[in-house]
Amino acid sequence: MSASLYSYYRSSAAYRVRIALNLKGLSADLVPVHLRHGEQRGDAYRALNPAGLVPWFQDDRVAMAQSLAIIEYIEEVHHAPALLPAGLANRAYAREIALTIACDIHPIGNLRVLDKLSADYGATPEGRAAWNRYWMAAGFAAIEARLARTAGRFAVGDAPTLADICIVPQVYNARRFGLDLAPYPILAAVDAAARELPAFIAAAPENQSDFQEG
Ligand SMILES: N[C@@H](CCC(=O)N[C@@H](CS)C(=O)NCC(=O)O)C(=O)O
Repeated sequence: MSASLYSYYRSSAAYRVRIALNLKGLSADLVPVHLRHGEQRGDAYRALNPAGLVPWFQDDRVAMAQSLAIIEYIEEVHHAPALLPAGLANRAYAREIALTIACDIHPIGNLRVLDKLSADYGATPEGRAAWNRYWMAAGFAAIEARLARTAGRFAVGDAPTLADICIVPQVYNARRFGLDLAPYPILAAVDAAARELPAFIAAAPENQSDFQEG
């Protein structure tokens, strides 16, 4: 499979897809899209993805956006190792955790939302960070309660799943915005365990070709 992933080193949605590809042992050409420079809003990129967001993934069959849909596609094409756990309930819980992050937490902390808060409502850099911390804390409290019932070494049992794929990038964001993780000890433990795995290490922002300090 020849594949390309349009990515930005600290895009948490692109980070999810990078982890999934690595867990499957797949490679894709990474095409950097510099979000801070606004490349995602340029005509060239919008011709690919009219939504103006990363990630964008393409191979010989699909050309598509939305990290979770991309991961589900990859899962359907390459079954092993499975990114969902065994057992109907556990698969539902892994999806629940993933969607809490992808639907309830991530979109309201996105760059374009923070930029709108600054442009139209005068949010300062500290105000933007406080906004992000507030919504992450709300979502993490719900996830911590779920993890109390599902976690083993990882979020749902003892193998990494879609839940961990979403948790690690979001906890990366939480650290970046200075959220205290002490109230979420299971989340912190699961994140730490996943970040020891080669697939997660290779996908980390600091290990991307477009990584920049600061
Ligand atoms: N729901 C989408 C979210 C994509 C998204 O919001 N990507 C962010 C980076 S994590 C982005 O491109 N932001 C650019 C901007 O806000 O201008 C997904 O899961 O792929």
